[in-house]
Amino acid sequence: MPPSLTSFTDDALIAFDNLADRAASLVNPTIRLGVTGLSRSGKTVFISSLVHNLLNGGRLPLFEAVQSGRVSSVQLEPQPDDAVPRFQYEDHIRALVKERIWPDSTRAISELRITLQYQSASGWNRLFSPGRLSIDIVDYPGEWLLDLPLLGKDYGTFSEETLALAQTGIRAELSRDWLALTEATDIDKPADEMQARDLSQAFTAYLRACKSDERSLSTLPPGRFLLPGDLDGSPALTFAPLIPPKDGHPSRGSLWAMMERRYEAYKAVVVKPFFREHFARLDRQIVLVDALQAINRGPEAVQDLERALTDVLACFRPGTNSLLSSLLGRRIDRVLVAATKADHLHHESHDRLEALTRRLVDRAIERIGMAGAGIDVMALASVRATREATVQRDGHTLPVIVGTPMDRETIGDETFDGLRKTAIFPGDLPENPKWLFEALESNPANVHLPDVNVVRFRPPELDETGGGIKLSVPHIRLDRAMQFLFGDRLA
Ligand SMILES: Nc1nc2c(ncn2[C@@H]2O[C@H](COP(=O)(O)OP(=O)(O)OP(=O)(O)O)[C@@H](O)[C@H]2O)c(=O)[nH]1
Ligand SMILES: [Mg+2]
Repeated sequence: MPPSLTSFTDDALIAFDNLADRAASLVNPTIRLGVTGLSRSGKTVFISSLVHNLLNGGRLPLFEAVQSGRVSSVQLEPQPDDAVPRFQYEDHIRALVKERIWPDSTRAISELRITLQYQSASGWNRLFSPGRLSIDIVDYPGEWLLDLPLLGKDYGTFSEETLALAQTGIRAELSRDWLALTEATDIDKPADEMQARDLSQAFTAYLRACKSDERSLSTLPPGRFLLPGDLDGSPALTFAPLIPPKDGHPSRGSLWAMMERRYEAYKAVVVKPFFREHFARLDRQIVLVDALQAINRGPEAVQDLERALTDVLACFRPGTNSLLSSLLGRRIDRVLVAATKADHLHHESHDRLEALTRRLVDRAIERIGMAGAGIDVMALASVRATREATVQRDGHTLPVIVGTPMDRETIGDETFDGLRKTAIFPGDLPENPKWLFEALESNPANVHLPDVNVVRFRPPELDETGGGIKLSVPHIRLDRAMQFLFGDRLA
């Protein structure tokens, strides 16, 4: 992002917040961890399981500080930001563990502080009092992140790009009504509230159709059009792209001018505050992606995911907030892109899922010309809802996964009731994702993506200790993610 994204006042405010953060951090060392991903990517489940495993002494062999016994206590504490909703950990974990249902969708930002007391690994530091690290976990929708590039775009550019994209692939079909309306609109005519509303509603319907379409996974800015919250119906959310004028600038009272003003208002009241109050204060970031879902939905969904990932990673490009970093000495220095729900696959495919995601990320990094330092990629399951087994068929031993499909899930013509367990073939991912991407590039319509499991399982039943105490939530590679995200701060 070019420095012009922020004004001098923004920078001053951010600098001020950061100074305050840093002053607080001197007394109580703190790390701000952003957890993001598009809706349903698994943010709530990730945070719930991470916290549950830390609080309940989960099996975390790859998280060194816990593995070596240096963490002496873990507890939840009141978060520092009074204006941000708390992440309702207790409710989510009750759903997951007691009721064995997935937590409800959360649609906005929330925050939780967890504090670890630990012994430093180095003898020198051990001389001082035991270490203490607070992790402020911030859960926010990936859709908000996709809005950040708008800060660098004027209304004309935004309109042009949005209209161009709406005419490609599946989108052409979904945008037909809205585009027809846009084409019939005279941008020079005097501004009219009802016309603005009609255009905005047609535009929102198109955005919604993209998002819910079976074949694609698209999420397009402006992110708040689909998650309006308390801004619903406000002028800042009642605009739409228009076909830019060929020459000259439409007059002041025109429809174009009105829409342009509202677009700027959206940036001012929605995007900038998020950037300033939340994004600019993060130290570390995990981006969750549901790569399996994209693969299941087809080639256009994979390309779409790649586009979204490119836009997301561009927000973290080192040097992008270079003005910021030089001013404030603060920048997100580690980003983890994690493909979630790996428990839908047999463990042989976990590395393949990782390789495939890495390929997506590498291409994104290449496209935005960003060095790979500080970025890692993993495949994980925050909650492992399945276990592995094998079955014999026609003299062959085949890997299967076993779990309890959710109520009313179907496989073939069989419908499940949420109680009965079943074994399914999880499907295979290609060993080398290269061919997949080459094919996607040359002829996306003809690419046949591998069939992978799409059955949704209930959360697992937790094992108990001899004393009847429930153990922590089972996971896949969650400990590796912890090590990358904050292990170094417990050295
Ligand atoms: N099997 C399995 N399913 C998961 C896992 N994580 C998430 N899911 C599934 O994905 C769904 C969405 O997870 P959430 O954590 O609610 O996703 P989110 O990103 O918080 O979604 P929003 O709040 O709507 O943005 C859940 O309801 C589960 O069905 C996982 O580790 N394993
Ligand atoms: Mg959520």
